[in-house]
Amino acid sequence: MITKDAFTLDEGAAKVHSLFVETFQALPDAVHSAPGRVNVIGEHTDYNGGYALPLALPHRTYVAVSKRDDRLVRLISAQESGVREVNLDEVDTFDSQNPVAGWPAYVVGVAWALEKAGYGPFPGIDIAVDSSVPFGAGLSSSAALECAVAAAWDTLTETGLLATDEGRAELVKACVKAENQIAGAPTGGMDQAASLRCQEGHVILLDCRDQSVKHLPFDLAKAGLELLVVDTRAPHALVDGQYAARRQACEEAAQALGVSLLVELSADTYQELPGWASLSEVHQARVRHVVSEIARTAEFAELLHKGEESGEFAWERLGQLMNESHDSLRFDYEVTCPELDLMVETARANGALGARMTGGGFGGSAIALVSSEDGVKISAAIAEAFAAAGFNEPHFLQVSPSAPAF
Ligand code: GAF
Repeated sequence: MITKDAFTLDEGAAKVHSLFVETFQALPDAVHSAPGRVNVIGEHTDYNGGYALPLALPHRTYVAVSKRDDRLVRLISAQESGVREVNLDEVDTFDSQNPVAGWPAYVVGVAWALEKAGYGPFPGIDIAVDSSVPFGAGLSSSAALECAVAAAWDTLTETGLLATDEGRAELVKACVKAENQIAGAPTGGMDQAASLRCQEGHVILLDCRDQSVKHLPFDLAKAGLELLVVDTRAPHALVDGQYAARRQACEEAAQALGVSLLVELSADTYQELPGWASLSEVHQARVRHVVSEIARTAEFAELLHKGEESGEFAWERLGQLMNESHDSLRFDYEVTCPELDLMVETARANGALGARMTGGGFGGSAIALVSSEDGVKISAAIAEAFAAAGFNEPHFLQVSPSAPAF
């Protein structure tokens, strides 16, 4: 069984520091890092104004940076060879025919977006990057990079946004704008909020209507439980059109139902609205997922809150909500794939309290809430089921709610 460990904070910082020194023959001015995330529940709700409930992973992206006195950004990553260069003055010329190619878009896009928000002009930088967030696994490697870079730029320019939660919310906005407009992925903002605004030992209840967050303790070990995270290693990409198609269907349905965002629908009466019958079956199914997922996430958060107050957690119901979430994503939202479904079915059949895909879907990762005693047995069953199905060998991650970008 392959386990993907996070770098320790010292290890990650040391790796990126030496990569910087080897590449640029100088010491960096600063080292920053930001985590990937898993979303416990609340999927495809963020761009509909709903709730999401993510936690920050111990797996982080590290950057070592130095300010330059021109507008050039020189980039090196431990994950590829060769230095790339992008001029900050050319970022504005991005369009879908002429994108900033590949991962540098996430770096220069953040400076571009912060400048658009009135925080510039920013200097060029030399930057070295290394990461233990698995790529393409639905665990927000892109957001981790954007948020580490946002932290770095904030320090280098003494903008001071990292120091407060309001400032962090401002950085989230810039990272989302960079991802939407420069990297070309029409994502909703949950990942960046998780990376910049989570707290160690907690999940956040993110209300995407007003971007407010509530920090809820999430101490599974105390309850004899753990969260199994499995990277199915099924190919996954958010820019391939499927994610955008789901988002567009929600916008079309909202318009037909006379609301600006699906979160405004009442869960009890939305099917009685005059526009409902005119929606296609597919559109109706998409709406059903979003409305029910928002309700499930609210209930999940409420149960965590009550559990914290009373000391009695309704773990069975929490697991059931995760199961219902996956089934809704599978049958109504149609964003799962055979690997995600097999992971979930195997985890459930082997005693998980609940299991579901996490993130955008179409591949990527799934999670299971399991008792600590069963973790190894369930992981082994998943690995075996994947081998029998002829799928890629899954990777397992050990996680606990970790610190935000700093
Ligand atoms: C991806 C996106 F980046 C998020 O904004 C969110 O929509 C998620 O998919 C689905 O919940 O991670």
